[in-house]
Parts: sequence; structure tokens; C-alpha cells
Amino acid sequence: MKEQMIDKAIQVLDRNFQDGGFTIPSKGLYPFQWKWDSGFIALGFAHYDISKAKKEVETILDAQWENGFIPHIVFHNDSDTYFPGPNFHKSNLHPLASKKYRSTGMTQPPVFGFILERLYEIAKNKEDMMNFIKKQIDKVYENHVYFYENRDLNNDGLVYIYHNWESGTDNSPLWDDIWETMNPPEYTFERRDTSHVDASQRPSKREYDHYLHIIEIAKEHNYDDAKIAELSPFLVLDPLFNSVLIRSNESLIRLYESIGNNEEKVDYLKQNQLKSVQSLNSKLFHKDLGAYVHFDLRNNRQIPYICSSSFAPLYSSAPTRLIAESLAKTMLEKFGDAGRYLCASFDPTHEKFNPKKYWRGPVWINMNWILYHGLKRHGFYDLASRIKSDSLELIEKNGFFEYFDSRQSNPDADSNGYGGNNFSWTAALLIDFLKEEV
Ligand code: 2M8
Repeated sequence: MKEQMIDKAIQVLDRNFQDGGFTIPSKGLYPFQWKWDSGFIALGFAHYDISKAKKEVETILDAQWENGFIPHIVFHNDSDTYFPGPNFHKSNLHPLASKKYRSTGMTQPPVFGFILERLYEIAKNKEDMMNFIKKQIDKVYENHVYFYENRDLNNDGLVYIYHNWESGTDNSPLWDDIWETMNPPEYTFERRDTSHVDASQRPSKREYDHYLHIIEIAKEHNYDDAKIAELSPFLVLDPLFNSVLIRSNESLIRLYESIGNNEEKVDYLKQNQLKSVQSLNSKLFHKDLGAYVHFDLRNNRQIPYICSSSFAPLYSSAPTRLIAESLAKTMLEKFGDAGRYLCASFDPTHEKFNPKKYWRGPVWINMNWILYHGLKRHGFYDLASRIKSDSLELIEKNGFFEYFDSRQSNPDADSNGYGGNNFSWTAALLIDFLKEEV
């Protein structure tokens, strides 16, 4: 069974791999290269085709801007199956944008520090992989410098995101509170996502108006970071984004230390790391909820909802023993009752939970991978192995979907698989889960 699943996953990845040396997340629905997808995808390739793994990372890092920024979508090719595309985003408005690639002017969680380290663990030829890492690591470092120098508004080590698409958890109910503070125009545009996926599983038209409006404001100011920080109606400290940054810092520090002769970079990372960890715990941990929460900088308030991102800091060194215990308890009590697969993307006990809709409730395999490694790191082995076996069962029973219904007996549909099918990170991370002993 295990070998069969791996074979199927390899087929998914190989079919989604493109001539340009990058992998699309899902045919039709997502026809370009996405930043955090490509990191997870590289891990899958690394187990059976190391050259594709390296290519994937090399290609996305090649799209880095001169200021260290790495965009969330790189438009290598033209496609009319996705909206909004390159002509909407217009990354060339920014003076330091890549001259080689068209992209968006927003980013996604900075996964590449820990991806490089995991690639090293997986690679059979360590010397070859270390040579690859030596060529790429400064780009990842520059990306972290970009975040600390441009997005750490209060100089406390926490970096902001200015768009829900930067969070990766695109239409989480979290953002509803921010949409209430905005009143964007009713834009006219042609959605493409709903021609690939049932509209009930995707964001609404009005939600898209908000998404587009934030980009219009950023474009008016040529994607200037300082202007965005001043004017964007969406300015949020996200525990997922920041803990991924912290976890990637850890990897960069270890890799630079083993490469040697990079003391200045290591010092820079360590100094910022200290601040990031302290502030994550003091500003984003919500004691009463027993979870990390998001902070809305624009409206100066916490967003007091629990979602899968609330547990992501477990993947980093940040949580103290007490915090880690409290996170595991909250996950088990609110997300882990019998009859439910772990881990729903939004609090299943909350009225805004929607088991079928995109980031408003379904289980996502990339989040489960982060949570699995996080729970293990902090010694919660039972919960960790439950997350892993739930992930494998969901994929085995339903296929390589983008997201899954967390209800074990699902009254609404024959299958628990929703969104895009033959989805790349689902396939890639299944391989990494099954080959974990590496
Ligand atoms: C989803 O986001 C894109 C926009 O970035 C979309 O809905 O059009 C999210 O799940 C995001 O986290 C993911 O990286 C992307 C591609 O898989 O799809």
C-alpha cells in the first residue's frame, strides 16, 4: 500500500512539473509557481529525483527582487485559467522587482530556510547538496533581511503581512473582522477558480473585491513597503508567518555554522531571532484561549480566533513548556474530538467554522506536516502520530486533493476531498511523511 501511494504521488508531481523547471500546484486552478508550495514540492521530489528538487528551489529563488523580496506567485508562462494574473499584479511597478520574471507584489511564508535543511537531511549525496545549499543560502538570508528591515514595524522582531494571500490561509474567518473595516468598490472581473472548483468551496465575489482592493492600494504606491505599512487596510501579525520565519532562521543559523565563515550573518539572525521569539510569546500568545492569535496592527487589536496557524509556532523553538502544553491541550479539546480528522484549519466549535470551504475549516496537508513536526519536536508524540495517520488516511481514501473535510462521517458529500485534485504539495508531503525515517 505504502509503495502504491508513493507511486501515485510521484505521478502527480511529475505531471505537474513544467518544462520551465517549476511545478504548478494544480492543473488549471493554479497554473504558475507559488512560493510556499514550491518549498513543500521540493521535499517530495528530493526523495526520488534530487535534480528536480534543486531545480524547483533554484527557479523560485531566481525570481527574487533586488531588495531580497521573494514574490508569492511567479508567472513563468501565460495562462488564461487563473485570475488575477500578471497584467493585474504588475510587479514591474516596483523599481527593484525582478527584470527577468513577472510576479505578484506580495509574498508568502518564508519556508526556504527549513526547506534547505530538510533537503540536506534527505539527500544521499551530502556533498553535492551542500554545494547546492552554498549557492542558494544567501538568497534565503537576504529574504529574511528584507523582512526584518522592511516589515518589522515596531522593531520587535515580528513582521507584518499586508494581504490575506500573504498568509497562505486565504479566506480564513479571521479576515472577516478586517473586511468589516473596509468598503471596497464592486469590481468587475472574471473569476477563473470557480470554473475549476465548486463555488461553495471557494471565497465569495465580495471577498475577492476586498482582496483586489488591497492590491490596488499597493499598486497606487508602486508596492512601496513604507507606503503599504502606512496605508494598507490590512496589516497583520500572523503567528504562522512569524513562526515559519523563526523556524527558518534556526535552519539558516545551523547551515551557516556548518558552512563556516559567516559570523556576521549568524549574528544578525540570532539577534533578530531573540526578539522574534520573545515578541511572539508576549504579543501573540493568548493565555485564555490557550493558542497563538493574529494581531491586527491597523486596528490595534488581537483577532481572537483559533485556527491551524495558532499551533504553527510548535514547529519552532518559540513556545515555552507551558505554552506548548497549553497548545496541545487546546488542539485536542477543540479540534480533536472523536469523529474528526486532525487538524481543521479553523476552530470546529466556532459558529464560523465551515467544513467544506477553503481555509474556513477543511484540513490541509501542508499545515498538518508543520503541526506534525511541531508536536513531535515538543514531545507530543501521540498527537503527532494522529496527525500523520489522519493525513495519510484522508489521502488514501479520497485522493490527492487540495483540502479535506475534517468530519470522519461526512453527511454532505461522498468524498472528503475538496478543491483542486492531483494537488502537488499533498503528493509531495505524502512522500515525505511515508519516507520519514530519512
Ligand atoms: C491558495 O491561494 C491562491 C492565491 O495565492 C488562490 O486561491 O488563488 C492558497 O491555498 C495558498 O496558500 C496556496 O499557496 C495557493 C496555491 O496552492 O492557493
